Amino acid sequence: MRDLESLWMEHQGLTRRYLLRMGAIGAMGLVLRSSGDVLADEKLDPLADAVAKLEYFTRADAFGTVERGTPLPYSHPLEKLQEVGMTRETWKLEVVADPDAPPKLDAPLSKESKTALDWDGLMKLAEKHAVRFPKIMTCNNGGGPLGMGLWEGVPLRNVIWLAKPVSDLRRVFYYGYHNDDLRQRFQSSLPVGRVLEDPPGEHPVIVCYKLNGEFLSGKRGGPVRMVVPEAYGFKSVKWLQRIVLTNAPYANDTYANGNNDVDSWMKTFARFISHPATVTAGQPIPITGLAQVGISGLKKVQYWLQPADQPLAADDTYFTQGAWKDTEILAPPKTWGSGLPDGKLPPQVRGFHPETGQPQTWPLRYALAHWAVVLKDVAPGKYQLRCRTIDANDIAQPMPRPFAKSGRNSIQQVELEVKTA
Ligand SMILES: Nc1nc2c(c(=O)[nH]1)N[C@H]1C(S)=C(S)[C@@H](COP(=O)(O)O)O[C@H]1N2
Ligand SMILES: [Mo]
Repeated sequence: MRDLESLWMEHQGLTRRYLLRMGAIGAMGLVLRSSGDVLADEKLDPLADAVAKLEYFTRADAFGTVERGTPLPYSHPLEKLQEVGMTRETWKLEVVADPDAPPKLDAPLSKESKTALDWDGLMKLAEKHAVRFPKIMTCNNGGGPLGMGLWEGVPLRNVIWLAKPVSDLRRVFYYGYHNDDLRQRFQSSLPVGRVLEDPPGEHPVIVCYKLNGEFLSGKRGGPVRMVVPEAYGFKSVKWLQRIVLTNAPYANDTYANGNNDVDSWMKTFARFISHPATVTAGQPIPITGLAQVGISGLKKVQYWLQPADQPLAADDTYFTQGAWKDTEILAPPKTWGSGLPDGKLPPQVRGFHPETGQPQTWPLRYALAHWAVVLKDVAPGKYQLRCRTIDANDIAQPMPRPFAKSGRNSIQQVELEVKTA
């Protein structure tokens, strides 16, 4: 699981300017050479480098990982990787009919008939159809995001159309390489309608071969994985090798076992990144965090500082009666992080202006947003500190979907003590 501290390391470049403005830098434990000209200080301070190298996107090797397989499919020796299609040169993708509920396909792609899609075939599709979009990867059972990526691939529908489906097609089942052991197999599925057509403003489901401008590593699911923009991680099957088109009307996801909601769109929720445990009265208290922007967007991030001896309201499971106050959602970063070559976005990212390279809207859906606030004049005492989002429908976290198995989004709570000076 991705730890919040490493997220904070990436994040501090972004928020430092904000915290400086708020006069909170001393409280962060960041050393400035003088308290005068903030910009000049930034140039002197080694931490200023972090400002220049803003890391909105997560480096591929810094992602949290959720994987199964013994051994892990990408850890085989090279010869075996080649034999099982786990290298770009040897990779093959089948698109075949489900024998139990077959659609009519005029040109199935199979290894047996030597028609499976190979890397060159995929790159040929990419010349015409490649798309790039930002997406946060989160396990619906995790406490927070695994990483924020810029993913590149070919829309899944362009691959499916190669197989010339004609009729009786309702769902797409897809599978990762699993050491030819059924117990290790990971699979997911989508309604064919979602694959063939994107609701306005939404990204296509992609057969993905790049993360942050570089070919996918085995650990990140390479050579090729599925990426489903609006969904939790389990829909984004790694080591993709087989697509089964079916007329079956139901989901067959691995995650259906384990009580997970397999039709869940990503939710909007907030998490802390940095917050001091103890401060001295009179010091400003800097707080930073992240929000995952789910299907209903993000309007606000709020915090509630509750004195520890103040009782909770009765029958208020979701803390709606708290004295919530707004934080500041941070603007798009000026640079996009060490995850990208030169910290620059590649051309033609969906949702970004081609000229300026800036996002057309902010915050972006199914992506990360950062927030920060500085608390001042907090009386000595012990507190519970909480954060929550308000989505673009004005609904406060964890509503409208508070159930854990469709994506964990409970309100996070940490302790804070303000000591007498
Ligand atoms: N083949 C395969 N794909 C998989 C998995 C897996 O175990 N095997 N785990 C899934 C789950 S549950 C999640 S949350 C995401 C995590 O993606 P990441 O490891 O790249 O962060 O991968 C998904 N794809
Ligand atoms: Mo997951």
